[in-house]
Amino acid sequence: MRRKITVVGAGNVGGTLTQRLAERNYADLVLIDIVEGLPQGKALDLLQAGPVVGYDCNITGSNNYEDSANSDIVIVTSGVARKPGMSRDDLLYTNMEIIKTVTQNVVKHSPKCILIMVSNPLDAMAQMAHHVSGFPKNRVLGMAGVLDTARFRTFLAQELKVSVTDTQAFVLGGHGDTMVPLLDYTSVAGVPIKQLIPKERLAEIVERTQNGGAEIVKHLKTGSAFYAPSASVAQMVDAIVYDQKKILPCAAYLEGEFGIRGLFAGVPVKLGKNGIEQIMEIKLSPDEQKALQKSADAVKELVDLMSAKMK
Ligand code: NAI
Ligand code: 2OP
Repeated sequence: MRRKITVVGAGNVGGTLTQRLAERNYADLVLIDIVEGLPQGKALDLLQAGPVVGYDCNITGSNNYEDSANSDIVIVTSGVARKPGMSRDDLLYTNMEIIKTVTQNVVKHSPKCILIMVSNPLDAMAQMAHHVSGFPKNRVLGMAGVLDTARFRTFLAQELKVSVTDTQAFVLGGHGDTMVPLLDYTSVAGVPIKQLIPKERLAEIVERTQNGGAEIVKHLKTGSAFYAPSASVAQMVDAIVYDQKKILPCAAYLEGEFGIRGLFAGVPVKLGKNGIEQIMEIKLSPDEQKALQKSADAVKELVDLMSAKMK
């Protein structure tokens, strides 16, 4: 039997992600949304692309979680996206209610799935999904670091006029303005970035990366990024489906790693068929450790607000 993957939220990220996964042809796909007709229409459209593109997986659109039953992987993109002038944190209370209901439904029908969270504010929503699902920590993770790192790598490649494929980097921490691009782990074709770009210019590129999501919102005006986000989720799904043991920056539940306890934050993890198979506790400089702690503190503030609201 082909494996089954469900995408909750048939909006920009969910729809584009379903297209990317269909083109991989390694799983039957279910697209779920609260809006009647939206997932059905997108699923049928994607299904009809199969004969042209050359995939033959089944793609179902539904408003009913029963259709998602026994999924191996569920990706949650449902919720409200940012409009100009809004931070990801402005989405907290609306999206926490959505994520609570969605997670309950997902768990009821796919109790063994690996849950990949995308909805914002990402780390807080992953915390909510972990709490509500009761899943072990290897089966709940969040996508943000792959995207933030991709943005950083794009800007570095543009600056140096080199192929993006020659750039290596890691962006850790929460998915917000306090994210932490690790300069000591950033290189181009193996050459440390600090040898290639002057400090002041590098600081500007770091700042552009930290504001990478807002830059796109400003252009689009009616929503936020979805091509790079969906590509980033697909890379994580590949790592799980093919049991690649790939090291990727993902939001993971930390229990003392990097000095952070009881909280989701972006860290390098080994991704394989069991989800998060290891948290890679790489060595950080004192400044980077401080910045990561500051970023975790920002996540903690949101988690505390959610806890207070739930009481
Ligand atoms: P969108 O507005 O295009 O799509 C969201 C979809 O969720 C809509 O179709 C809506 O009907 C659906 N939805 C709302 N409530 C629902 C519910 N209770 N059950 C099922 N579906 C429901 O938004 P977009 O651009 O796809 O973004 C989705 C989320 O992902 C946003 O929260 C956004 O901020 C976040 N995001 C996170 C990224 C990351 O790096 N972690 C990157 C890009 C987006
Ligand atoms: C982004 O970074 C909105 O989180 C989303 O593009």
